[in-house]
Amino acid sequence: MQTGFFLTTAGVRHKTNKMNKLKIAIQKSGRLSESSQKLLQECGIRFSNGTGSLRSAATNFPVEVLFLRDDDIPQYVEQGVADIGILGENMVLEKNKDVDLLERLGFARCRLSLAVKKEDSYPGISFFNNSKIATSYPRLLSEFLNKNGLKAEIEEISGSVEIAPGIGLADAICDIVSSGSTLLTNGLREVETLLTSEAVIIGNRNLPPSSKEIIEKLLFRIRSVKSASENKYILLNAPEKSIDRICSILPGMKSPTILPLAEKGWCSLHSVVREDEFWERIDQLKAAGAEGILVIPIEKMIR
Ligand code: PRT
Ligand code: ZN
Repeated sequence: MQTGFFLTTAGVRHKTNKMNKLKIAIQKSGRLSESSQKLLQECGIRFSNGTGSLRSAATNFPVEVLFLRDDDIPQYVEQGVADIGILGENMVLEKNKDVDLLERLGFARCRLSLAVKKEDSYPGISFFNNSKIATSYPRLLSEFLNKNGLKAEIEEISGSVEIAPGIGLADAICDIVSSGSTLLTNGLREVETLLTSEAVIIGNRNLPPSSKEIIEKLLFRIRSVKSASENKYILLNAPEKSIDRICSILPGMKSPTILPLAEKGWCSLHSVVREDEFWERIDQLKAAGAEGILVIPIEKMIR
């Protein structure tokens, strides 16, 4: 296999070989690793799951998966060690590297919040003036403090941040919250949200056209998988006289498919309904005369 190097306009040195493979960095182990692997697998990309190894070449798509700590992914993508990476937007913003945000993925939703002891009275953000705040997100926290004209001491710790107020290390914490149960267990109360986050794909800014082409193919598959999970296929029976009303409730992809039933005056209608509007639409459909409603998951949805 021929190998070599080329320089992009920004002077970044990329190693090339004839079979140019796109290097995708995902979290090795943690909250994002399973969903990231599942997403790639749902895109039809087959690779071994990295138990023990740090890289794995896909057998049926020109990509190589690198298994890394999420904290390191922004830097590796900036440097071109990985071409793209899957990680939480919170980490992308904290690391503030020179990378492009290519796609939001809709999983690992969480928020970065400030929390205080449950028993402390909270007059508003002035609480944090002259306080000590424990966090693993020093950059985002100091940005928030500066924006609000607050002066506080930041105690940077890498894990188990919630324990800090209880052991007298800090007055408050700034950490990731999802269900809120960790805060509750540690006697803390969420008082401010700095940002909301979800898993995203970031990309190197100086990729050659051949890599961009593979990314476009991958993003097309990812969007089809996402679209499918955000929609359901719906089948129902309805009297012919209700069809116009039902069609207006279910705009579907273009327009619903309508087939006559053996029973005179009735037809069967097939369409697509958004997951987030699902229950509301079902109520409207029943009110419009729909019966025998079947709702089926969609595996892939190509628009
Ligand atoms: O080892 P590595 O460095 O790769 O992983 P990590 O330990 O730094 O990260 P990990 O696996 O904990 O989280 C990876 C990413 O998942 C984060 O950067 C977020 O984008 C996302 N995510 C989503 C979360 C949570 N939800 C989450 N709940 N990350 C962390 N938490 C933690 C939080 O820190 C707190 O301890 O869960 C606790 C709060 O959860 P609730 O549900 O009790 O509120
Ligand atoms: Zn991490």
